[in-house]
Amino acid sequence: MELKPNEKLDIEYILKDLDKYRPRRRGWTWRKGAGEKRKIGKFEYYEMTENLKNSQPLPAAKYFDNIDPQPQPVITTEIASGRFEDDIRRMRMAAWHGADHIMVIRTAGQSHFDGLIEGTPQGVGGIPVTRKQVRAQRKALDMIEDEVGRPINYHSYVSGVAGPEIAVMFAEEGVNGAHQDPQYNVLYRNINMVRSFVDAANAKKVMAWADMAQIDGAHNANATAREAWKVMPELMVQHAINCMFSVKVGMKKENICLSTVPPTAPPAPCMRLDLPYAVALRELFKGFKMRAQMNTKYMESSTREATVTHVLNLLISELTSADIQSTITPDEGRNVPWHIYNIEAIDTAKQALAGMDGLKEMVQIKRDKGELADRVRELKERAVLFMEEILEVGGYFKAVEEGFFVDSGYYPERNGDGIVRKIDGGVGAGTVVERDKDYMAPVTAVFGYNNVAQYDESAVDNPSKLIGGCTFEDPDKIVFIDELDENDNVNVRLAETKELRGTTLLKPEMEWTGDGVVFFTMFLPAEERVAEFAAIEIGKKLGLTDVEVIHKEIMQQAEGTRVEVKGRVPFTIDTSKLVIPPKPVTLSDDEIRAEIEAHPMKIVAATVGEDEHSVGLREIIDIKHGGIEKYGIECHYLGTSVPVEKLVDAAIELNADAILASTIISHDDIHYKNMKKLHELCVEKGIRDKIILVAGGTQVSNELAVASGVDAGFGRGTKGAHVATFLVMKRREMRNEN
Ligand code: Z98
Repeated sequence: MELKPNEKLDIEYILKDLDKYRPRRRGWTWRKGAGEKRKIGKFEYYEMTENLKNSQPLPAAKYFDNIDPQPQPVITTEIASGRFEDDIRRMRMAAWHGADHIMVIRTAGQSHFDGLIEGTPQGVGGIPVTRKQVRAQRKALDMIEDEVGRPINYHSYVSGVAGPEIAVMFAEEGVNGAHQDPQYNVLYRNINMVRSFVDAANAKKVMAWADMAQIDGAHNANATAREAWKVMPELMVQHAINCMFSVKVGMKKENICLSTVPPTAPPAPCMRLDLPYAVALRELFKGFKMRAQMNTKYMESSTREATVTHVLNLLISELTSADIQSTITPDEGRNVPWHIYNIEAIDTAKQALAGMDGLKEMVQIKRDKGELADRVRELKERAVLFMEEILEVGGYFKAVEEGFFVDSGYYPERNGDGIVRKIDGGVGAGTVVERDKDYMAPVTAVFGYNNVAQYDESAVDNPSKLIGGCTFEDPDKIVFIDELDENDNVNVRLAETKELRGTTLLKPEMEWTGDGVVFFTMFLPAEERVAEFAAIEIGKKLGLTDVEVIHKEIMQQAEGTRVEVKGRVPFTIDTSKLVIPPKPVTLSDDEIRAEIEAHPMKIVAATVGEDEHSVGLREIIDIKHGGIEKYGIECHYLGTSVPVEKLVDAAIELNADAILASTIISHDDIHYKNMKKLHELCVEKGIRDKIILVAGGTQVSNELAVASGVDAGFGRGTKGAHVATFLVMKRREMRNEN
């Protein structure tokens, strides 16, 4: 089925016949067309890739022929809503904004499940990863990638006690990328280290077979360390361990991505710390890929602040290169994983990278000498010394036992607060056993000893030949389990929100269909605590339920606080009962300009009667804020309090195409009376059928203005483009061209 841009994605269709759905490809895809100069709209770009077929450009694109340049790095969005069916719609929005790497965060605790789970239960902070969920999302993404015209990489996590099982399932289901790093299990999930490294070998072998991109886990040290910039030498060591392990297992270097985060954020002087680190890393790990993650360690609940940090991180990506640009939503710091913030973060990356296109042609990193060069060398030295000390104490496992990792000291300094794990401790300890002499697994991509020759010499390099292909070659052998829990599954959830699909009922939504969540910002002239509790009261009085303050920022401790509040609306709106006026047409600037060039236009304008309020009219005329002069319309402004007669005489004398009369004063309907007078005078002087009459003012309604005899009335909020559009359209009508 083909998606139609103006039609919603049908979740029921996605879920239908899933047992028969087969992914159409495996493997990771990079953007096409990188490294070529290309013309997009009126500009030449140096670093952009092929355009999308369908996309949602940045808001300011309207000034640039709606171009939507697509930067070189694959752009990630991380989705963490807990309901996979709602994530799917978010994926489509994300793809339209330029994301081609969709990461789904797993439900809390899944790392500790010792096998695969089935069905579609709801998650906490992410989705429970299951075959059905993965297959449904891959199926949806297959449709979405056709719609936007670019392959989309689907991604989740090969971590935890069931890492190899998940890797196999991902390979079967066409997942294109995954985090895999045994150090993550050891340090952050307290999974036994021997088990984790053995599992990693198996998982990586499978991932290599499926040509998946792998992202390591070093960024977690940034996020966990008390002072994230102090772990820079250790980060390089972590990258090195996972990179070399992966190469040894058989992964291609270009599929191995380092997860690198600029470790600091303002108000720290982050560029001076982060840039040398980025340079050192790219030099040490040449040939591997860089996945530039944004800093989340110092992310608070201000989306503005998070966005600035993200942009500074993007500057580092631009200067030092990134193959994958991560965008975590700027709401991480307040844990409201909403659709809009995924999109905002994607747009931040797209906007910043497009804006910095070609920067390196003009600006160069001072690599040879000076502060950056010294720092790069120092960082490399510290990392190498760290590695040497690991060897000295007897290897990685011993080093972990001695708390080498995530210590808050800047190596070689140590503060003794690193994460300590025991070789025989942690989840899954003692579960690794040596393979029997006659061990044999007739499947593809097994790591290590596999005694196939004993059964069939010709199957040594292709063990699954023994069974006529395993699930990798013959997907019909996959056992698809639909649902196990009759109360916690997608069908139950869809039934609960049925009335919101395919009907005219509408409810606000931030995360899940029908969640009813709305969010608003206010300034309260009160100190922080008072403002917080007053804001909750305001939310309740507005009729919201579950009111919560999600962000506060002191403007000045006594003068007031900015407060952001979320809550739920308890009602739905029936869109069939809305009275929606026809959409006003506004011509593009280029179209208006072309028209004026082809048919020059002259207008006379004044505030009429006894009206000295000229600001509104000046805004409509003057080029400064986009008035009609900017289109080349010749404007004769006669001033304020101009008698209607004088205006009409001037129009005749100048042979004007239009009169613009402005009035704010509306006592006794004087504004409409003046419009009537204007019309009648033009009739009397015999020019009415040749001249366009436009009236404007804060109290002017178009209907009443037209009833008073002029051609149009413009009220509050009018911009030059609206008036220019009307003038152009009306003149075409007079020429019989509309
Ligand atoms: C990211 N913002 O993706 P659990 N393995 C590694 C990880 O970094 C993570 C997991 C597994 C981050 C998202 N990272 C957090 C190396 C998670 C997840 O244990 O199921 O949460 O596995 O960059």
